Amino acid sequence: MRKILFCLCLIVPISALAIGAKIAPPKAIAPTPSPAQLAWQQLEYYAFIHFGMNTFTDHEWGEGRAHPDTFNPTALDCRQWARIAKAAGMRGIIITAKHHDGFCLWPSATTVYSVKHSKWRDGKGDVLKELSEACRESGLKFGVYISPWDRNHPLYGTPRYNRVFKDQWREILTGYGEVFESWLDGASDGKKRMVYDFYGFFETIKKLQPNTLIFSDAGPDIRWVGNERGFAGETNWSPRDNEGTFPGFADEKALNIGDEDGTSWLPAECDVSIRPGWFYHANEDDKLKSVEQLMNIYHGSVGRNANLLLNLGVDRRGLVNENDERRLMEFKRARDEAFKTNLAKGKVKASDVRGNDARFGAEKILDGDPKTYWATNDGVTSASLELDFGRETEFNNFLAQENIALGQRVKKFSLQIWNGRDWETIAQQTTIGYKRILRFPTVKTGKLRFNIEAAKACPTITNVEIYHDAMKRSFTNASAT
Ligand code: FUL
Repeated sequence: MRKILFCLCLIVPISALAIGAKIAPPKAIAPTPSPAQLAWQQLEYYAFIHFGMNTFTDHEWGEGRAHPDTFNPTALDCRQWARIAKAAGMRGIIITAKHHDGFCLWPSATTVYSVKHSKWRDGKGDVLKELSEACRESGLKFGVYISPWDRNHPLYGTPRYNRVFKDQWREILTGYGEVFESWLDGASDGKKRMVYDFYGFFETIKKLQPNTLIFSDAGPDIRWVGNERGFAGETNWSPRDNEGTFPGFADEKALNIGDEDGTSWLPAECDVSIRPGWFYHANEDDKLKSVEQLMNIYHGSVGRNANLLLNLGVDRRGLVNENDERRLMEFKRARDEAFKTNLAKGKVKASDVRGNDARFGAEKILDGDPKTYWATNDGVTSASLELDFGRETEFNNFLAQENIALGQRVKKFSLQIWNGRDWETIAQQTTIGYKRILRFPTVKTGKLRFNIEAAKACPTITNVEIYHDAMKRSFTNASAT
């Protein structure tokens, strides 16, 4: 018995030492996403719906003079919107509950310019109620855009309007369940001066729903990408220097690429319409973006560390138009086809593994688990992964993801293939972030090297995927311009 006790005394401290010696995970580098921002980033793709008075007047920027009865959808069915969005692979819907004309799609007590004062459903209709329920039923997130600029409200231009706008958010954020994104902009024609209490708006919104994420060109939670074409910069940092900015004064170039040393976590969202306009116009029924254009947009947004907010203008019936539905599904099939079979399989080794600890080993990029990741030792900011496919493999898409919970780190990376004699560089890029997808002419090789050439701190890579998109697509690695 004494002998056993003696042995135990020895074993316990030794194993404790071994556990203690395990290397700690990398420390996060500021700024980092909040849990809500992290969950938002994983949505990747969701719908914008422009619907309102403009749908019936054929305008983009209504003046707020059309009679409320003009709003008269004949067959409104938000469940149809949700069904289509879901089938298209979208994860939520953001609706224009009030555009610049001031007409509210819910029976607001703040104005006489709303569905409540129209003949539609005898003034008892409520688009937000129907849409929020449809989203909940389909497991889609529900988001709302209301425009600060209001061309109808009699108090617009006076300080009292700030209260009206806050009350509108209050009605929305208390009446329709969880709102994942609260969307507002700084657009106006500049004719009527209005000093907005933006910080007061943000405070009101956050008090009512602390987890909603506020979008605008100045955040504070999600930033506009700086254009309405659907393209983030080839370099796209989620950190951004946002101090002192407010909606409506956008530095479009800076918004497009973020700031390497930015102090706020402010990821980019790309809003772009499937048609030339935001609202439905019958004369644009044959002007939808092609599948190829949409694929370029997908690569320019989701493939560049941004989320894609693709707009549909619901038509005068109150339905997603057949043309839009068809194109959305073609786009879905093209994505499914391009990303059908992940070819990232085989043996993988890294030039550096944090503490030589299997918890941070190279294989973690292939295990499909977003929580595990390959990491290097502190101070090691350039390192490579080598993937040996075990056979000649053809591919033209490369996807990588950083563990952004620890902050965005990679500044520069490259891809090389083994051509039998030496390593040949096939791509060189800058940031990765939550997700980066590169496309290049098809290559055939047995081995691929993924080189992190520079990073703000030791890289943390959660995932690598490789695909062969068999469709011949003419793609632009287009910039914002
Ligand atoms: C802009 C608006 O002026 C456009 O009409 C559209 O709603 C777009 C999404 O945001 O600020």
